[in-house]
Amino acid sequence: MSEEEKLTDLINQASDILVIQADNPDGDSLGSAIALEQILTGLNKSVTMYCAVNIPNHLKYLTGWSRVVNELPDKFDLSIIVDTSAINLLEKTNQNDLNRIKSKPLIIIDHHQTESTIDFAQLIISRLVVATGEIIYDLSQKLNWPLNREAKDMLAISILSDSLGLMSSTTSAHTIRIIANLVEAGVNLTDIDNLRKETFRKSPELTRYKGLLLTRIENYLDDRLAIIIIPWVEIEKYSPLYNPSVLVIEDMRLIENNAVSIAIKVYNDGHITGKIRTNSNYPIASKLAEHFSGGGHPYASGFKTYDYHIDNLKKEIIDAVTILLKKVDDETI
Ligand SMILES: [Mn+2]
Repeated sequence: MSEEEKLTDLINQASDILVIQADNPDGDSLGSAIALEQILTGLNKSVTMYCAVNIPNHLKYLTGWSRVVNELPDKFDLSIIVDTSAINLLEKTNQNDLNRIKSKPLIIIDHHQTESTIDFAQLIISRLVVATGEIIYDLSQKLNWPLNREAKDMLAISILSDSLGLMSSTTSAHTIRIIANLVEAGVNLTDIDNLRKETFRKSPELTRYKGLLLTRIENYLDDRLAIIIIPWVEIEKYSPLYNPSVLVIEDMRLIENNAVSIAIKVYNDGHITGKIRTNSNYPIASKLAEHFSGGGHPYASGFKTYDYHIDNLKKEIIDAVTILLKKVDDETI
């Protein structure tokens, strides 16, 4: 049975479908979730969107965000996880809920390069494309799924979001054709972009906090590595307003000579997360994340670990980046 036939079978057999996003919702995961919600509703399914964490403010221009709940519904007979294959990104879902998900059929639709660590899925649809939204669009064409206006908008947003406006290295001609098709079908890119830009606005307080973060950026390895460390007090205070890592990581990437930027958050329960971004010519982000049991893409990745004190972690990062940069340098010569 082909992937598409298996997918169709699983959906046909279900009436209440749960669409799950991991603990790090982004434009692609949320856009994909809402698009699937619209598609499956059009196929006469009852759909609940679930994410264990609250949807961050910068994603609220995707108007369907408010339908995402952070508790499992009483009834569902199929789950679809979008945009992750990593079990450690479902940590905020408690064991009881996870067992409920495991007891029903599960489909994963994802585009990350790392091998899936979720071992209880009936079907994993994984393709090396720029966004989960691209996979869902392709499935919709192949399987004649209905695309209403909201689904089209959401697919466009998910693709534009993960492809950084069609500029990322994994954007293909096919990706651009999909956007062209969506525009032909009525999607207005200017409207979408204006909505997105509104979310860039920040309060004076946040703008001042960004200034503080900029003064704390640490540069290592002849400025090729930039690190910012965000302690729990700041996570607690500012995260409800804006992700502190996102406030500064683009500025870190713009430092002269920078190759690798890492925003590290140190939580009160001892766990540490890292958001990694690398500049072009340095496709080492996922390799670096894997060093700390994380994963992601060549230029954007992340990890979450309980295994380090911050001082040891920093030393380990510097060592790992040194080795990875040397490999790239040696290959380039
Ligand atoms: Mn994605």
